[in-house]
Amino acid sequence: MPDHENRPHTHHLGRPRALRLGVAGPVGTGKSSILAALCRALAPELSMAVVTNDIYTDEDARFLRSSGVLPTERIRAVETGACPHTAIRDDVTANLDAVEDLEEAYGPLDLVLVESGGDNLTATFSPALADAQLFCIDVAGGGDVARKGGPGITGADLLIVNKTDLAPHVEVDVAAMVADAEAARDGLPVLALSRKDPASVAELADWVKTLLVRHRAGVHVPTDPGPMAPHRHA
Ligand SMILES: Nc1nc2c(ncn2[C@@H]2O[C@H](COP(=O)(O)OP(=O)(O)O)[C@@H](O)[C@H]2O)c(=O)[nH]1
Ligand SMILES: [Mg+2]
Repeated sequence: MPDHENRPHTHHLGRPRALRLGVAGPVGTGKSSILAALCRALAPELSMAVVTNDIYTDEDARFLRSSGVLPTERIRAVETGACPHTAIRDDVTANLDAVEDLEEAYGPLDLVLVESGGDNLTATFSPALADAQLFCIDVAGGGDVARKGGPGITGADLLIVNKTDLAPHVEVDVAAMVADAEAARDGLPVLALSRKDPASVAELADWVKTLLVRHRAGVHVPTDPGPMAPHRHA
């Protein structure tokens, strides 16, 4: 039996353990910026921690520490080696250890955010690590990205179409991109986001708060968006 199947789902004090929210999506789409925005919006009322996954460095953790949105010791980096999806999907032990260390040191926590190493369009979190997951694409990647599909786009709990402020510069129609995304998702939510649009950031924070209420009530059921496309490791 894999190690994670023996790990507790309730905190040792009896209250539900922290909600673990994964943030996945291709490099540069704005995942670290979303973590910073969520910390800024929610840390005043929630006890939070962050785990980042980088391929070779702790760059994302350093970015978040320097942004001052959380006490620096609540931000941990997992260095994943060559294939970042492995650490969030196939063998999540390093990430679970980081999350559990943070809960042990600073718990009880309400919310732990886990940023995936920027991989490709197909990487998703294992439900053994993330109770729920965001998948982030951006307008700068092209208006057709939402139509390209993949498990994150079709099955993540929330799909974010990020950097809507850039849309006029890259000639993307945000409404059409959101409509394409909605068509691919069978009723699952899509959020058009820009850190320059405070209303959209508030909407994201509200979505997380609603999810946390459901998690605490025991009615949120983690769902698996599905595995990445078949591939080989040499
Ligand atoms: N214009 C604009 N740029 C953004 C937004 N969010 C992130 N960025 C920029 O996009 C780049 C990549 O962001 P980052 O959060 O590091 O992406 P990650 O690789 O997915 O973690 C950075 O230069 C950010 O400043 C946004 O809403 N609007
Ligand atoms: Mg990042």
